[in-house]
Amino acid sequence: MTDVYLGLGSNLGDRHTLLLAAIEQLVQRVGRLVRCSSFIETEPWGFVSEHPFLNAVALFRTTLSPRELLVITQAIERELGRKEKTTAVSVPSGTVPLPSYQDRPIDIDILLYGDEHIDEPDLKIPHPLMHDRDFVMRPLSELRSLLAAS
Ligand code: PH2
Ligand code: MG
Ligand code: MG
Repeated sequence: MTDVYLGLGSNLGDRHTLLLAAIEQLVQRVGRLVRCSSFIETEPWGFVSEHPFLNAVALFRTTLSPRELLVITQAIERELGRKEKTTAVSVPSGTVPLPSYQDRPIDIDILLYGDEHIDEPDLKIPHPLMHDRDFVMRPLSELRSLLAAS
């Protein structure tokens, strides 16, 4: 059993319901939900959008490997309406798809997986940007205090 911290975010649609639906799917397919932070409203970070996010961090206990976890979280994102992760950018020879931040009904990020460090092209744990992101660190520290108090 490994403790895994997941970052959840939504800035399109019924954000509250989408976060709850994601958590419900994670409970069914990932493992026991130990605790979830409160849901906090945050300004879009790293891109311009008129749609604020609802963010949370949740701790699960899982027997899945990091790779299995990635596959499942991405499947849940798609099932809850997540589309394309790239935008077409014009270059002299046409357009190329470039990953960029955009509005999304649901985003599930693996923040921490036990004490493991993974550095693969599509899977980096701990999440390399988590410490720069208030929308992750605020709910994460709330969650850690909740756990310490229980
Ligand atoms: N996710 C991003 C980029 N920017 N900003 C906020 N406030 N919340 C997010 O979850 C978020 C973001 C990329 O995943
Ligand atoms: Mg994210
Ligand atoms: Mg993501």
